[in-house]
Amino acid sequence: MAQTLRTDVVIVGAGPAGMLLSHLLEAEGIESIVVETRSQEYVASRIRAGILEHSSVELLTEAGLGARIEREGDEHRGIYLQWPHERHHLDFVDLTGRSVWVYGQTEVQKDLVAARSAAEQEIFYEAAEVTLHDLESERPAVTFTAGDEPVRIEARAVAGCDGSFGPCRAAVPDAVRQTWERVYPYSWLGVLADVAPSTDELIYAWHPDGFAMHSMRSATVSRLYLQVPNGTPVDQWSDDRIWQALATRLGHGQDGWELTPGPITDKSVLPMRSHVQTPMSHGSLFLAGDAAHIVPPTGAKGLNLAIADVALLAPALGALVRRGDEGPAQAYSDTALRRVWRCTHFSWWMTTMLHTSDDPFDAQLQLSQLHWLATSEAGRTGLAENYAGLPIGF
Ligand code: FAS
Ligand code: PHB
Repeated sequence: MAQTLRTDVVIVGAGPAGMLLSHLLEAEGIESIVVETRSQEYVASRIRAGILEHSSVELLTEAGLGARIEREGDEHRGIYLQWPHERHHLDFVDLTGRSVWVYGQTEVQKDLVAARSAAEQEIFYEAAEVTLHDLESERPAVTFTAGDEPVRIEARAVAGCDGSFGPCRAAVPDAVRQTWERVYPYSWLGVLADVAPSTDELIYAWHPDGFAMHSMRSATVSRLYLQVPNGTPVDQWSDDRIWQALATRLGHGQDGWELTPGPITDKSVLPMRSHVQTPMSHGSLFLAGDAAHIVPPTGAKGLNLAIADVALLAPALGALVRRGDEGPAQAYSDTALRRVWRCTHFSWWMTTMLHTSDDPFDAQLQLSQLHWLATSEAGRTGLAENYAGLPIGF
């Protein structure tokens, strides 16, 4: 016989979207239970995003989650755009008054886990056979097995925060659902290295051999990426080959700049795609984060979009559960999608501008865009406005 629990909102997924939503719902006086298919250790160990937009830092700080960001995060004024014999700094603060912060998603997750643990948030990790029920009713449910025990949670709403491979996105009926997908003809080889960054701010580099990026996680840990063909086996790239390609593409030796190599502690190949699913809600199901959209990481938007989604969803569910006011919940999808499409376009634009193909015409268009950004304040302001992030609810 299944154990039956009741709460206001059942949240599927304990990544940043699900955990931040449970935190923001509590501030709305709304109870939730989180159901996660992986172990807490696995979720905490995933190496993913590295940049928080201005709006994300503001929101996390207002939610009482900003102390470590302030202490251990690294505020950046902008980025460098690099191509052979050229490097140009774009100062977002001068251009838009908004900065960005280097603060890894693993750190955001740690802060969320600590906050939810302090609040005695109920979270089922390693849940199996997670299934959604009665989504078109006002009493939806989620069932799963915890260990060998069947569990049923009944709620007023289900929040689908289960990422790109979870069941929630598919729970929206085909007749209602519309999806857009673009798979890019290249991937990123991402490395983590125990070496001080060779730059003060991120370098995004166009090069005939392929895109490269120099990011970081701290004063002693660098995070770097290389464009590689789809399906590249990670063991095809030795550490020496990685550092050689990074040095070439990032402009080692150009104007006296040098890339300092160091021990690589993690490497993985990440495919790149854009994916949007509409609507982001159906009946009593509300999708947030990667469950609704995926962006190529070139625009540093994935994590920030997940934060923006739940910043909108929490008050909407608060109105629905506390006052029976369905208006904000009905408006959630359209409001969230404005930012989703803006970030989807920006991520596509950054990706297609900086990643090389075999087509020489593409290369000319890319270099022309880069020259335009180097010489046009209007161009730089457009990039800065999108990269540093638009106000939430835009
Ligand atoms: P998440 O995928 O983080 O979390 C979803 C959770 O749901 C997971 O814990 C999963 O285990 C769980 N789940 C899945 N199925 C379930 C089920 N059936 N039942 C219960 N739970 C289930 N973004 C950037 O901005 N910059 C980057 O550099 C970057 N790099 C990335 C690298 C990789 C390999 C990936 C996959 C993503 C990367 N992203 C990056 C995007 C990433 O940061 C996401 O945008 C962010 O994790 C979104 O958070 P969530 O929506 O919570 O989804
Ligand atoms: C990262 O530091 O992991 C990072 C930074 C900027 C991006 C993507 C990834 O656009």
